[in-house]
Amino acid sequence: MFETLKKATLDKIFVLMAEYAADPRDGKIDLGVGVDKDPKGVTPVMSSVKKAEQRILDSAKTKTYKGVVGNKEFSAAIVDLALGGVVDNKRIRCVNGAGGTGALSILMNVLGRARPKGRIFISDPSWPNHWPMAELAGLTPVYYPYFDHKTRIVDFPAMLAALDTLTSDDIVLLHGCCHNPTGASLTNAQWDEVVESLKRTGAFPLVDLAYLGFGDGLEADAYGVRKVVSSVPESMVAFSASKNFGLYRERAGVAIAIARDSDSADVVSSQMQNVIRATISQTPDHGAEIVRVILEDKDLRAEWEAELTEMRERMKRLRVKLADAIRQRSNSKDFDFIAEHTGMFSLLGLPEDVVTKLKLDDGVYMINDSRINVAGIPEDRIGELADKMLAAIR
Ligand code: PLP
Ligand code: TYF
Repeated sequence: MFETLKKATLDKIFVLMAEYAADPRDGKIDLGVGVDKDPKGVTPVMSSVKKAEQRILDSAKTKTYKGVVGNKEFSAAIVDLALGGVVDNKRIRCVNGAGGTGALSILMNVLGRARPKGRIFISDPSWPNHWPMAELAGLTPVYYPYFDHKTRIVDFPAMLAALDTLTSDDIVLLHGCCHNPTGASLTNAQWDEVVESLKRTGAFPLVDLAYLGFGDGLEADAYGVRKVVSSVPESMVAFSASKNFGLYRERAGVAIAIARDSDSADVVSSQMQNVIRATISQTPDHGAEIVRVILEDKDLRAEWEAELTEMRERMKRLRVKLADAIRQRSNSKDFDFIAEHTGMFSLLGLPEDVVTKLKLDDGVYMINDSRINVAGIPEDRIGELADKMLAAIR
């Protein structure tokens, strides 16, 4: 049987994570996989999460099946958080997904049924999982221009021109905020223009919302997704609670479909449930229940928001400090963009041989396209990191 199989390529981000773990050097620096880190390099469990877990432990009476749609109260809380009431709930249906990836997978599979082999437009570049996930769902991925490698901001004229060529049979995948891998995100005015383009062409938006609260705050980061779902008749949103609740391995996410009306929403819901039933039958609930407990409790919610704010402000501070350190040492503004980008990541624009040199010679790990995870920057070693980066470039 297996002789017909070829070895598949592994996810480069997780390959790098394993390489980093196997590196015996003391001073190694991990700017690879996108996870938050404390000064010791540990990805902590948030205090609000610990408290919610304790409550669940004390009060849970059963672990019986919850049903195919999963934890409805969790979904409702996420819809409130992300969409803020801009769409009538009668048009919205949700199922839980196993993380944001699980949510995306359900949504893409439903879209693959609605438009077999249909084109799904993905930003160039994008999170490396988008493309293979679209293929697996029977869609045809196509890139749209996104990043200007010279200015390190969004090449918005090129993006808009490409979106304007789409048709009502096409799907466009948009990063809701905090673009991965570039760190270059749309301004509110640009979101407005993207929405006008969607209205002109009728293309269907699928919004990937994996970093809500990591850019400028929960409300500010929701501008784009709210604008989209409130402006077009049909859309989808994949929400991940992995980063903003620090729940990575628990796999908490929500697949949200917004339809023209309640009857159409019921049809989409039945399809989402059908995909779940044929793949994992029921989604994991522990992470979902943690988020529900936090969002439904005033005090825990306030504590979580404070922790999220701390994470966000730390990332912003690290951005400014690294940009400052490089500017002072190089006397150039070439890396000032690091402080302007939003979210967890910045694409530095270093050639691959420089990235390899940094890894092999200096133990500084970043993704081979030169994406860094800002949250991985060790705050007390920023000068050293800037020195190593500049030495490797020279
Ligand atoms: N989408 C983007 C852009 C991501 O970066 C990630 C990774 O965190 C996800 C979706 C899904 O993450 P998870 O499946 O871990 O919730
Ligand atoms: O981009 C990252 O680093 C995170 C983590 O298949 C991740 O989004 C990376 C790859 C992947 C799933 C999650």
